[in-house]
Amino acid sequence: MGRSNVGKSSLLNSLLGVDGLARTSSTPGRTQSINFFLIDRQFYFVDLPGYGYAKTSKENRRLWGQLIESYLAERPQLVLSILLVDARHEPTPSDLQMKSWLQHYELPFLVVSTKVDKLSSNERRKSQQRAMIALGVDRVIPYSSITREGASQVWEIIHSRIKGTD
Ligand SMILES: Nc1nc2c(ncn2[C@@H]2O[C@H](COP(=O)(O)OP(=O)(O)OP(=O)(O)O)[C@@H](O)[C@H]2O)c(=O)[nH]1
Ligand SMILES: [Mg+2]
Repeated sequence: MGRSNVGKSSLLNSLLGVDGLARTSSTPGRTQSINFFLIDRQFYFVDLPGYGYAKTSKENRRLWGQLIESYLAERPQLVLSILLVDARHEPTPSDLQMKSWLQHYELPFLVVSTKVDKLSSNERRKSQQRAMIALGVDRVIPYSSITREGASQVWEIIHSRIKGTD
């Protein structure tokens, strides 16, 4: 989950090493439905539609909120939510809202900072610090769907949540 264009579908594809599985686009708002990907017949990756897309109507925004909130509230099988934030920007009010929902429903989640390939190492450090403070979390994983940096760390966390070992 994460705002429109943050790189949700790209993260999914890069974790799996399959280009084009989840549709990606430079047009924000590409993913408009909840898409399920069955992995190794064992678990699902779920690609959620993004939020914060400026051109969306109020009504669409309201429907989106209902869809996501009821999805989070009514899915006991959710073992891990991954909240994506753009490394280049301060987390938005919608990102904070998302995090509040995750906490409210007591869902385990991981924050991943995307597109770090676009930052210098100094900028990355600052961006990571900023995201940790804004979201009040003690871990933010730097990720790039281009270099696959962060992929093994994210996989490790996914696996341990699936096995229930953390
Ligand atoms: N440089 C760089 N570009 C990225 C990265 N991840 C995604 N992008 C680009 O960002 C754009 C949006 O990526 P998507 O994966 O479609 O984003 P999304 O979050 O699924 O977007 P919606 O489905 O519209 O909510 C595309 O042009 C991607 O190529 C990354 O790690 N590095
Ligand atoms: Mg998408």
